Amino acid sequence: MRALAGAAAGLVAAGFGVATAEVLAAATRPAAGPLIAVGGAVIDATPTAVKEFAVRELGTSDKPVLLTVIGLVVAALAAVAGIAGRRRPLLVVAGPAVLGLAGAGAALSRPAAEPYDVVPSLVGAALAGLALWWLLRGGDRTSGVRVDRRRFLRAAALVAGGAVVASGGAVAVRRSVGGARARARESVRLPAAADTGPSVDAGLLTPNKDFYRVDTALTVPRIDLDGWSLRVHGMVDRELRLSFADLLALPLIERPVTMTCVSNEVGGPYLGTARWLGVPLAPLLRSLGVKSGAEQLVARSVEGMTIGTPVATLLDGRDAMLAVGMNGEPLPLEHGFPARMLTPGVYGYAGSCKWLSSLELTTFDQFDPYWVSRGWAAEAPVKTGSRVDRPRPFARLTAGTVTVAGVAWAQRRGIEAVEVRIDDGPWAQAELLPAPSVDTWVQWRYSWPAVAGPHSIAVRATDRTGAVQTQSRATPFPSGATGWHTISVTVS
Ligand SMILES: Nc1nc2c(c(=O)[nH]1)N[C@H]1C(S)=C(S)[C@@H](COP(=O)(O)O)O[C@H]1N2
Ligand SMILES: [Mo]
Repeated sequence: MRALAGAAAGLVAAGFGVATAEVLAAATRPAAGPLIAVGGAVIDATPTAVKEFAVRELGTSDKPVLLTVIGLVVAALAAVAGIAGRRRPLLVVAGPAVLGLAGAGAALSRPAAEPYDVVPSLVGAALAGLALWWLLRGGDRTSGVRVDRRRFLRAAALVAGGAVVASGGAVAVRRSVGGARARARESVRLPAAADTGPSVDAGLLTPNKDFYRVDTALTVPRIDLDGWSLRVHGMVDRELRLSFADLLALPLIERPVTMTCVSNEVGGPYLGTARWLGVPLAPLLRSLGVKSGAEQLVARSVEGMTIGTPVATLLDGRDAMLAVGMNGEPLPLEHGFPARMLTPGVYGYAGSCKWLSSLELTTFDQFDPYWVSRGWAAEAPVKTGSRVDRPRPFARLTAGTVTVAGVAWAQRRGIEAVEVRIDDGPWAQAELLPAPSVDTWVQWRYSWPAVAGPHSIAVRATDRTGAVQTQSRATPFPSGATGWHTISVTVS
């Protein structure tokens, strides 16, 4: 048999194995599907620097890119197993076994894993091995090498057909389960807030569809509302379990809050402002009796994220909440449906866990949450920042009055002033639009009498404690980027 046929045999056998594993998982335990499980394990094992690079360079397409790379690696290994397996029967067994064990191991490594999560990968690997054996050795047994070409093509087409049917099945099952849960979200009717907070100009808010998304979830968790509950436990006098209906029955608050990602570079897109509806967390915690010594609240999500927030921060009077609504609708699936934490003034990784499953009161010594165990700061107040949104970097403008505009934020402290500097000129005051609270960004604008030539535009903000945003450049790791956003434009 030619090498090309061997490679083809490896590829269709692997495709068949992966697809059957995926359909099995889709019907039972979606997180146990080998592609998602390996992808999740890769994300968790990825060094912080590489993760930052991926978030910066790929944004939300980091996940499709990762899955594609995993697919290509599996395909390459499968082709090699197929080629080498023509002469070495051991490899026909070993190739699929290695891939199957990798899938099973990855599934077991997932935070919410169950022992039987190994089943889809192992069954898929066994089927891939059988298919490969049949393709490579099913023909002329006397030589073991020469295979009838037409028989091979028919067999390969059959296995490939099986792979297509199984992957179609996996997609269909995922869609139907996911579709039902998405519809359950659409039928949620949120009660009005008992306390609606300040009124907000719609222009200040980021529409849900444009709101940035940053998380480690390869597939958006689609939670079955009927089976969902939130457990509050650990260092409290009284533990609690709340269903979604229980949450909605509590008095709700609604607040405009700007959320910021620690991975946001100077000038970056990872922040947004929404009107959040939710259960205020401080009174809830107090009603349970927080034991003295409880320093850290660890929020866990259904897919195993852990996010820790200082208890003192949550009880200091800010509007930390268990959010169920975003800009007037139930939380979008991507943003944590059915409930997420929201801690104003703290970067998302340290205060705003999505897809909540439990809240545990503990100490800092006892537990390092996901990002903290990867070196990020345990306490993460949002640093004062500002951004030029208009004009765009490298814009070509015509001389005359140009409106320079953007946002500035210093959640919890509030923005006192924003200044703009053209080239090496003096700092000039920008005009601030009214902001509803210290927890939201401020929109600013500045009328620039632009004259011909290349120019740079820099912005800096001053918070209400009087502190001027630092010029000193810091990377996002480990506690958030600093520096003045500066863009270049050309006026003619
Ligand atoms: N379950 C879960 N929650 C999470 C994360 C995550 O990876 N998983 N990422 C956090 C980070 S880093 C940020 S910045 C915010 C982003 O929330 P958004 O995607 O709704 O904008 O969610 C936080 N909550
Ligand atoms: Mo983040």
